[in-house]
Amino acid sequence: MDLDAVTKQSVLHAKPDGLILQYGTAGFRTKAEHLDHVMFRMGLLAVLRSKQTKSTIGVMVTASHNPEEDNGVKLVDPLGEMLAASWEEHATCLANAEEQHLPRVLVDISEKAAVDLHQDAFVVIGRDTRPSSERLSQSVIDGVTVLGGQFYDYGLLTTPQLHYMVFCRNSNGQYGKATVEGYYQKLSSAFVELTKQAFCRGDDHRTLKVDCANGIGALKLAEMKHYFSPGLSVQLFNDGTKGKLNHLCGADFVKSHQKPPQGIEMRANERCCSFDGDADRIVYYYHDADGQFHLIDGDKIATLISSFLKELLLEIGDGLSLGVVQTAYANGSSTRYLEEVMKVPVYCTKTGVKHLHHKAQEFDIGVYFEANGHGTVLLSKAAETKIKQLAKESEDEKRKAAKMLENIIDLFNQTIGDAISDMLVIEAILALKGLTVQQWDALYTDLPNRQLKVKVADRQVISTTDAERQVVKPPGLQEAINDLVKKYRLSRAFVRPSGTEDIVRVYAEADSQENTDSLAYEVSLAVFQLAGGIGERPQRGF
Ligand code: NG1
Ligand code: ZN
Repeated sequence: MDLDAVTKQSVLHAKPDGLILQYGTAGFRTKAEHLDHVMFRMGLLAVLRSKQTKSTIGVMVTASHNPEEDNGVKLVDPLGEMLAASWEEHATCLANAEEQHLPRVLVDISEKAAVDLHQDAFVVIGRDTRPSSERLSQSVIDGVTVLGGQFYDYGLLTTPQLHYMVFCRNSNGQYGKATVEGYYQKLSSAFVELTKQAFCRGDDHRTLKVDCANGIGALKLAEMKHYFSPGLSVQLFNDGTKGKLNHLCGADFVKSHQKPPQGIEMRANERCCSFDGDADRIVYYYHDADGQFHLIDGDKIATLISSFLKELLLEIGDGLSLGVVQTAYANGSSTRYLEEVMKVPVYCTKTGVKHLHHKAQEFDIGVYFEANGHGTVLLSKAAETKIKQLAKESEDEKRKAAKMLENIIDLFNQTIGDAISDMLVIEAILALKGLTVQQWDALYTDLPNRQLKVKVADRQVISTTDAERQVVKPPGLQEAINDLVKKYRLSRAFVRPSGTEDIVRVYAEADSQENTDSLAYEVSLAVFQLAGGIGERPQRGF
């Protein structure tokens, strides 16, 4: 390591005094103007991680669903997964090191993680469409280069596409070709194969309206859409030509406000969906004939997908295990439906896809989705071998089911939730089952729910247990929540510090929207009072 060169370059990417950031659920995220030093340093870290794992590492510049003025960065590990937890700590140390300590911290990390400094390093970089992203990704490149790493800059990519590239490169192309073209081909050929049967029935020229959050999803879908037409025709809205990224649109807006995005024309009973700013989340929705809005969130997506997979597995009859993984934000009705009606085992993990991902890896087929629409389906190696074999050898019905499973799994991004993959799988299942969006929605009725944010002086005063469903600190808060929950029917509430914003999140559900809103307000007030609230007190009726 040429530490002198690092010191010299680092001055050009100086850390603002006193700024402390943490590698959270989704890497570093804050206002773009505070991130230049972090980007440079993540370039350095990616080189060390690449040397240590002797693999290609990814760096993605994005702040996903957060406002356009924000930005962020996360590292992608060799199998296209989120960065390992011990390296998250290294990332935090490196990002917060004062200028003069930078060389020492680099040496420390190399020693602690037993990095072979003679090893070559290769880093791939992607970015979203934020105005700040290009400059910030240049700072990542500066960091990579000063430590002698090689790099390939993919430029504009969705987050899942970058994860895909990393996995392709580290699996010698076995997972697919590490190009945007390769990604389109892999997905579209699985989609066309899977839907052949449904679309040639002739009843379906299917149109889907997609709100692209004015983000990268618009560019990539526009490039990709001719691959799967005429079977499916997608109409893009909020494509970034006019509006601001994630502003009054996108998956996060639709999910949290429970209303349609601006900039999309919705006619009664038309199927619509929204991506988030980096295209790793998707939610569906429609207006019914009475003009009422219906949201189909990640939980209902997981339900549709897992019931289809369960049917295929029954057909195959080979005892492959299926599990669904959710977080505490999953609507209570979805969990009940999955467990009681579909008889599928459901598990709850902490928020953040890395937790869901790890749990889902315990099954032959693991379906994981956050309620906000971030999720995918994973297939174990053993199950993959078995399914491939059945698809070749078994008798007709079994073979058909195995082939379908094979195609579905090829469609799902095995590294992380991917709005484009998820959309194609959903469209394929709806077509194959001949389901309308209303029929899908009618699988179960969501319990009314509400999410609120509370500002506190230090959100770390709250700590939780039981997959974040119970507060252990500060004292008295869980008891207060318990007492409030008891006042309502079918009610549930929990609070947890956000991993991406400087706030505490409050979640409540109950038998009616009115009761849910009351409960959410009362719990917010308890947080404000018992966990050091700052600024305006929570208001009833928001
Ligand atoms: P935080 O801010 O930790 O709640 C949010 C989402 C997560 C995940 C991350 C990363 C909710 C309640 N939380 O995390 O599910 O998607 O952002 O983007 O939706
Ligand atoms: Zn995202």
